[in-house]
Amino acid sequence: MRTSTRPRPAGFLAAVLTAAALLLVPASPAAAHNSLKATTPAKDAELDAAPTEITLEFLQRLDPAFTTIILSDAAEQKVPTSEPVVTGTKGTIGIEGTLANGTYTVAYRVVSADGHPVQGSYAFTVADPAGTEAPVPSPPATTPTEPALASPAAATGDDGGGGGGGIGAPAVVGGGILLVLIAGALVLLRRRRGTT
Ligand SMILES: [Cu+2]
Repeated sequence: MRTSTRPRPAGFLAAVLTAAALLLVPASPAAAHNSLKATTPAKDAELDAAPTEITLEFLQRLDPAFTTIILSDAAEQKVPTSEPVVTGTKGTIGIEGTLANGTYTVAYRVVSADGHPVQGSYAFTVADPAGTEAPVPSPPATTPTEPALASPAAATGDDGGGGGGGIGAPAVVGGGILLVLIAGALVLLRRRRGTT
């Protein structure tokens, strides 16, 4: 006879779904803060000619004293540009020189009439068939990827009562793999206990 495995409590799932639903409810409209309305070049645009300037248009008038627009390349190096020129709801920077092919990021931070700062960034790509290729940046140090968790299937193995027979090299290797599987299962079990 096997003891029936307890089903995952339905309450837990319900709680998760409720939490997710709450997160999805849009924040109250409030007193409409400023936000980015349109950009040139457009977000994620792929241009076959290098742009000479970048214009960001917001919903509300900008304060020229607090308008920052920064262009940087794929290597996260700042690209030389003019200071932002603010006209009403628009801020524009001129690009010095010609952008090489590659992906660029426009980062902005502005303050509008209601005094709230708005910031963000977006990317566009220059892919001029006749253009120069930007030097490929060395990939930035990424956050280390988490080691793969032992699959749940590993936890359902038997108690590992085996053992015996001659200890040849293959058996040693097999034993090593078994140890890794058991260790993985233990870690998994602990995590499960820890989270519930
Ligand atoms: Cu605001």
